[in-house]
Amino acid sequence: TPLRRKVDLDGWWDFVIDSDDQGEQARYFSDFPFDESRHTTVPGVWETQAGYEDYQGVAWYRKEFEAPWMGPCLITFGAVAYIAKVWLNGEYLGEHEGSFTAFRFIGNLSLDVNDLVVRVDNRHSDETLPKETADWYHYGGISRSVVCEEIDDAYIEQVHVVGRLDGQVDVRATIVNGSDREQDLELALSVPDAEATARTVTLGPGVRVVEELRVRIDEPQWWSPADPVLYEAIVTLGEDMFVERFGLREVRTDGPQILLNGEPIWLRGVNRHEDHPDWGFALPERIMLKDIDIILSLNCNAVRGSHYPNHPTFLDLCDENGLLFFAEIPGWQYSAHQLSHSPTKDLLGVMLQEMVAQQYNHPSIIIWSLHNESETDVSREPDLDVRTATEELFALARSLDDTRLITYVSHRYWRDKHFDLADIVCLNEYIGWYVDEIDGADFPAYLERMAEMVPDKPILITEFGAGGIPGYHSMAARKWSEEHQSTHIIAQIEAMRRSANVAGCFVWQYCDVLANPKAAIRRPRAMNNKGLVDEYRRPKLAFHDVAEMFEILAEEDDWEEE
Ligand code: ADA
Repeated sequence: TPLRRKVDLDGWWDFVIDSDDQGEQARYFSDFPFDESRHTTVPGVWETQAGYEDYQGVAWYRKEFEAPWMGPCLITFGAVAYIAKVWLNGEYLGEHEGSFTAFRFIGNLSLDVNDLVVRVDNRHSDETLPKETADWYHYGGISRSVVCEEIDDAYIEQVHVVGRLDGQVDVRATIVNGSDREQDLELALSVPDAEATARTVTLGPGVRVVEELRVRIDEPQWWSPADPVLYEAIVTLGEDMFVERFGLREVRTDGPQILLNGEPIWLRGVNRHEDHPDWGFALPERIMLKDIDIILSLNCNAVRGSHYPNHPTFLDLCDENGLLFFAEIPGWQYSAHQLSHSPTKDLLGVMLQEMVAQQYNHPSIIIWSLHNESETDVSREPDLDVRTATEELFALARSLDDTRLITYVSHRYWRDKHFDLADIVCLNEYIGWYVDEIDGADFPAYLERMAEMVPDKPILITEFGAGGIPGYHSMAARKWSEEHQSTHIIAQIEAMRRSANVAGCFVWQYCDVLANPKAAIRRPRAMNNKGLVDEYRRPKLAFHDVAEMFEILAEEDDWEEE
């Protein structure tokens, strides 16, 4: 939105812990306790500050700012972990639940100093998304950027772009008339190498409408890992302008193959948490870029954002560097009850809608995943109707986006009851690490049995791997050594390549991450040590061996493509 006046609200904020959770009653939103507060930085998580490393609870943030305009403004939070309640100049604007999706409120700016106050609560439970025992650290804070924008009476709220291989570009612009009078405004779309289109729209008072626009690009250039060509769509409504990047690409399946732009592709991926010892969830962009470069040096062509919607800048970097992205909402090991009952069942739908609405235009995203390792071996039991809940969630996903593959990730192997609903079958399997076999099957036999179960769909091994303590070496390649980790991963990939039904894999995991403290007894260093690099992105033996293996596979597959 390049034409809107903005105030960047990143930087220093006032900060105070509210361990007794009495701040709302004490009206911190209009009477901030400066005598107890200190400064902190936004974006950020409070666990990276001395003394707050393990604080789970409520904290308050306050930002004082001036703006070069007064009246209506749009305040957008990139993400707040986990629940946010927001006040502007003492007026309550609303609340949001969920640590990984953006949200925004319309407020009113006064001409002089403005007071933005946020109550943040990072406590999780069996009724949150993710649940408290999910296997990563639940940081707290305003973890992504905050911006305040000026908006006119009538403005563009959202622009979704579908770029097709024949050059046709379909745009859906959601526009709002916030005023109480009818307005006639010009709505226009321009895309390079295409003839622009424009028309006058009549907006009744207070309406929100979706307008469709279409142009056709001459000599269309497709987006692909090898050649990630990006275009810009410029949508204007009167004085307002949206600029959205997009790509011309198509993803679909053909039997057990995934086709990108009509060509079979085998995914060489890693699972990446957004985590770093110095920044928690709130990675600075230079670390995102470092991760992209390291993942490219692994000869990957894909990343799974395990297990939640990733920062939009990381997705932009995937778009620019041709890394395919597997996006997921954090329904991590949800029980049959959580899948089929409120509030968790509803939270899955809300966060799915937010993720798809906000990340729709990224050509790198080819897959939406609804949950991970949940009780999908339950179908219909008394008061546990997982089947209906799963059908509804898939129907919602398809209604939101019919251009991508929809799936969920399972570790229930041949006991799973819902693979028929998924476009691709995604399996996590740690045979050789947590267990030596399943029902007598080693990993190759497991792959064969899964291929027999779902012969007509692509299988992705969305997680596999082993722990490798950085610096621990063993001539006998004992478990937890770097030697064992590497040998195990390479053997698993070789087995996958012998199965015609496996269309790719994602190593668990890219980097070591801070584990959920409740799992620490099973996590040396209180970390999940299955990274190919450690938490500071220093390579382990497996990093080099996987990079070499993926380079061989890329040459094999690219040769096939040519
Ligand atoms: C599961 C889960 C991951 C991680 C992994 C592990 O597959 O999906 O989030 O917990 O196990 O390291 O055990």
